[in-house]
Amino acid sequence: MKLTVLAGGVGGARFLVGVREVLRPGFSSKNDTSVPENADVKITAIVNIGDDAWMHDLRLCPDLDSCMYTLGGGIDSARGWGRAEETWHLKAELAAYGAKPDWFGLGDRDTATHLIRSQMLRAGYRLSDVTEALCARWNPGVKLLPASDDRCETYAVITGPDDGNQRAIHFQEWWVRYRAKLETHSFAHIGADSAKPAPGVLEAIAEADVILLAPSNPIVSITPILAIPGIRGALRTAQAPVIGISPIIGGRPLRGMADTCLRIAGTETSAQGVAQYYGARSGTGLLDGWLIHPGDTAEVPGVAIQTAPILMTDVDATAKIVREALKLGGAQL
Ligand code: FO1
Repeated sequence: MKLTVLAGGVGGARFLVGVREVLRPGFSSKNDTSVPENADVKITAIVNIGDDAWMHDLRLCPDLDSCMYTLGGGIDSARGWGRAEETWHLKAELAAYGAKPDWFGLGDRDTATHLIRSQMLRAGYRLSDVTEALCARWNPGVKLLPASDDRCETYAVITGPDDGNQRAIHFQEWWVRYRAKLETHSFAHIGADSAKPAPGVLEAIAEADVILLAPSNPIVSITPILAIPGIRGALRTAQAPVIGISPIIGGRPLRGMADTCLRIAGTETSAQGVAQYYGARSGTGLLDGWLIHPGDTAEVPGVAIQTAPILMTDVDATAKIVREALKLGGAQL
């Protein structure tokens, strides 16, 4: 079984734990001999890089790190980002110098990851090489691939709160500093014109038996992956069925600010709205199947709709969601 997942954010990271539990039951990142390596099972996650940013001269890849720490058992699970048992001396020291940006916090443990990544990038390694090197420590049990080795960052086009002028600000400033509470007109993917899929991305899509769109934020986690030229086309022509899991239950996002992002994109915050946003692969879109929560409805011609509980309350519940999605994709488990 070769399974490829498009993922980003906290929802994507938690979903991948369920995927690993289904395809590599009992796997422990702490003990890589717990489950013998099965050459027939390959899980690849194509991870959003739109949130990536330079901060204090360090390269941050929040979604890759959230996936790596979550699968590797090092995440602060309450926050959903950054390291467990974190300390904040660096943040306090930077603040004492008045260093900018002062609205973004780098944890001490987490900063080790950013330091190594930044050093390797400056030495000429590709982000995909760096990610592999970092994962050697965390043993995630899932191949984590950045969508691209090239910079392709999400910007929000806003009306400036001070001067009323329209300008674009980096996603992190929009998300963390302003908590998405600005007059926002659209999102832009800066670098998308020339970015290429990272090595292995198109292959993972072409070779997959099933492709899953994790219940991540459709606008700022999944769309930036689709913005990398070649990825949407590869999904549209893949042999495997493409199955999405709704990130919306009862008109509300599973977590985060997906409702705000969907509104900006002109999409209704509902299982139906997101299904329509992705569209049917038999038309001009991406989906063959769409998994929604009991009580929700969706109807998109050409998309098989399945209802099952999709709340990722724990690993077992998430594994059940993955099994339902794989069943919808016709996979033999
Ligand atoms: N989110 C915050 O709300 N405040 C922060 O200071 C912050 C720092 C941070 C540092 C490293 C990292 O990997 C993620 C960090 N995040 C922080 C989370 C991040 O901004 C977003 O939640 C994601 O980019 C959205 O998926």
